[in-house]
Amino acid sequence: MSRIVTVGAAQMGPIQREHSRADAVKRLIALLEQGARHGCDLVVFPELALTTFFPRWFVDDISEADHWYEREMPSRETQPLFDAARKLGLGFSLGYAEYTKDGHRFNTQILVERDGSIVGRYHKVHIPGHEHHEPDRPFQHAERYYFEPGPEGFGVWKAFGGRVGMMICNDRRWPESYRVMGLKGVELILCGYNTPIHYVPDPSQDILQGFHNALVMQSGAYQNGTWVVGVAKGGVEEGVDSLGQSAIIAPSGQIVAQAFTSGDELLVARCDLDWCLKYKETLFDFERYRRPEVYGPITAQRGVVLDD
Ligand code: CDV
Repeated sequence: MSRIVTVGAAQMGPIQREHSRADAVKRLIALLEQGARHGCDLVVFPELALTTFFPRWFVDDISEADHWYEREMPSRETQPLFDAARKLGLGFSLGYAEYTKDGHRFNTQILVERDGSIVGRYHKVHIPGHEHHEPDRPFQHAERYYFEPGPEGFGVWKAFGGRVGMMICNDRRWPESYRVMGLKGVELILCGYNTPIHYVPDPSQDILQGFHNALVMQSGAYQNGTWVVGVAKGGVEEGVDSLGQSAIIAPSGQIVAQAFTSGDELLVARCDLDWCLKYKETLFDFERYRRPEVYGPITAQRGVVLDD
């Protein structure tokens, strides 16, 4: 038996500050059209795929940043993306900044089925960076100022013939993200990211960005017997160089497709969701082998507590 979902990881190159939503949507539609030509069922776009990565600038009055957020989805500007996907008969997953009706600001990713309906909505849980202006940095990473952490945690949705989960960028570095979805039977995790090559708090990590990116996604895939689709917005955006290296990773932990540019590029893989069972029913048979009774500290405490 096999359950194949053909997935397109639609990496984007930079979106500069002066680029409009319409410019971005035009590029997203071009990637969708490529996806359709390759027989994709689902095309995955990066984190904050409609705008530049605006948390690199600080504004004293946050309302000055309101124009970076979407108040409705689809909106007048994003409706053409939904229309194109429905016409082409494929689904998509899209990252964007969301300003909710009750005034919350989230870093959001949605899952849209082939009929254009939004079937899943995820709010980023692990918000990296800083909450205050740090004028000595070469660029800001003020995500903690611009976004609240998602209160709902990690969801898994029945869609595309399987169980699909989402996470966003920094979430991929935390094993808990994968495991919570793993415990809900996830078979396909979609993850958009914007990862500056220069990590300001510790520049010795700069040359390891590509290694760490692959390391965490390959481990998360293998340890939970799931496909992982990591999709970058890469290249030099407003002077900040960001990692490409989008990848589609099998439940074995092997990379089956990887971007070779840092610009707009579609990589495609036929993902057999039944491949997940090889791992979920053997080495990582959770029901048989997990020992939750000794894992208490993972949910009971946040930081390190020394035994002595
Ligand atoms: N957008 C992100 O979440 N970026 C973080 C950087 C700041 C470390 C990441 O984990 O890639």
